[in-house]
Amino acid sequence: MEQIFISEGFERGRVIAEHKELYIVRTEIGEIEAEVTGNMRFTAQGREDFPAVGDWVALKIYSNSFGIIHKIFPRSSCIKRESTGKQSDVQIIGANIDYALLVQAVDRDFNLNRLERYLIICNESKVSPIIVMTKTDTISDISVEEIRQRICDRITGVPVVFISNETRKGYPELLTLIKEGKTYCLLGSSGVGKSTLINNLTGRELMKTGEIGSQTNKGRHTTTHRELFFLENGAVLIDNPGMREVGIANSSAGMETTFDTIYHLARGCRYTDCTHTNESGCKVLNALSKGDLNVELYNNYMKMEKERSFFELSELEKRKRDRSFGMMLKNYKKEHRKK
Ligand SMILES: Nc1nc2c(ncn2[C@@H]2O[C@H](COP(=O)(O)OP(=O)(O)OP(=O)(O)O)[C@@H](O)[C@H]2O)c(=O)[nH]1
Ligand SMILES: [Mg+2]
Ligand SMILES: [Zn+2]
Repeated sequence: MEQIFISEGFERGRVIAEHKELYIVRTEIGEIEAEVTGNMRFTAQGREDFPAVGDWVALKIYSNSFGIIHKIFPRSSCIKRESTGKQSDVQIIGANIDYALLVQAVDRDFNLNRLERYLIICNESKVSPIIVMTKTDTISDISVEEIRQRICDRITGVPVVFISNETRKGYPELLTLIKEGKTYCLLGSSGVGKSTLINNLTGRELMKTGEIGSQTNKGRHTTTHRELFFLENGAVLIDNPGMREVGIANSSAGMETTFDTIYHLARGCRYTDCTHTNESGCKVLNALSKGDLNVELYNNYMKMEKERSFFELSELEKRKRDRSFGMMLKNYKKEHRKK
């Protein structure tokens, strides 16, 4: 980052929070409220052209308290989320992230399919995943081990840490994974303890966290916007609002890394376009029948693959529509000129 040339009159800063079109940027002279230039707003083609939490930006500061952002430095990584519902904007979960802490609670929140979904997104965005299981104080040690085993049966090559934000059990192990100068973002459903973890690690009551009411199990202080926090060792944590649905969009590369065992097997299938559903000579089905492949992993792969190709198709359709609309416009203009 340091090598990036900053021309005279500009400060370098990192976006630590975003409120509609107002950004809080941390600079050498303190935290500054900033907006983007009119030009940036006009030329932006989509969400990605606007600053996001975690971005490094060049800004001009006026009267030590207000700034104008002129440039976003190239992102080393960018976690995006496409809503699985109706067509909607991409959301940027964080920029320049090194690691994602995939946070799940060991209660009914625990869900391997959802973990894999997050893994696809991490692998697609080239962000290293770390699985953090919270609320171990609410179940027995035996149940913790059962969950650990179930995760290991499905997911390999990803660190898994079990913690309790109540007793702080597991914190030392987690802290060995939080490295100086690296940026971590916390992802997971609402109420799993992301903000509580950040509060405990920063040693301050920074983020309001949900308190379990006597009647309901719903947190009252759920996080409503992304925000970036600094640990003493210089590591950076980004808190996120809990996510209800996480679309994987067209994450082919992310799928391939996440389901590498299946992709590896598939290379041996008799037909190159094998769907691994009923073909003869299918290495995937073969491994399934021999018990060499986890059946739940296979089921989730099929589900995710369907979602991915559906997304790909609808994107293709959209582009086709845009193209034919463009042609129509061109013809119209041509006709017009003739007259
Ligand atoms: N027993 C127990 N409770 C926890 C633990 N971690 C968090 N909680 C409680 O769970 C509730 C929700 O915690 P939060 O930290 O607000 O959860 P969050 O993930 O930030 O939720 P959102 O901001 O809505 O995404 C709070 O009442 C916490 O006190 C834990 O390890 N054990
Ligand atoms: Mg929170
Ligand atoms: Zn096959």
